[in-house]
Amino acid sequence: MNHKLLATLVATALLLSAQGLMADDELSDAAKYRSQVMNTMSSSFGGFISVFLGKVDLQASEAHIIANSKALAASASLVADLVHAGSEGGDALPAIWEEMDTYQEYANDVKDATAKLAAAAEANDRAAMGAAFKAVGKSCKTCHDDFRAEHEH
Ligand code: ASC
Repeated sequence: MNHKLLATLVATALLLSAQGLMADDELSDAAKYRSQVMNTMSSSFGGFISVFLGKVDLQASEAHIIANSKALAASASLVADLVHAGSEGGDALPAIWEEMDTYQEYANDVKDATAKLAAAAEANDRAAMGAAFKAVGKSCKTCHDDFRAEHEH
């Protein structure tokens, strides 16, 4: 390999890795944190659904249902406080900061809906869990429709 070709390859590799680092650095820690909390909610809700619908064979389904729904409610209580100035970016649309009252309303809805789900789970009330589960799904979707960038789910 001649030196000129080698130099070009090295320069290209450096440029590509610099771009890779920049892509990673674009998201602020605050935006990454928001995404972490949202992913936690998604995992807890998904876990609740798997057990509630009887998709997993467990020795203590009730304990799993309670733990997942309480974890979901705990994360959902943080949603209101994920959008301070300077945390813009990621999947969060700029509309959030233009319509903050609506965002806060949705944040309150998901907090209430998940608290009801956790209460129904702790009471082992399947009918109430079914109703609350639908309300939680609806509140996730309502906020995502208005305030999240197009997503695969
Ligand atoms: C999830 C998840 C969402 C919501 C939404 C409910 O588990 O990741 O975004 O539920 O699909 O409508």
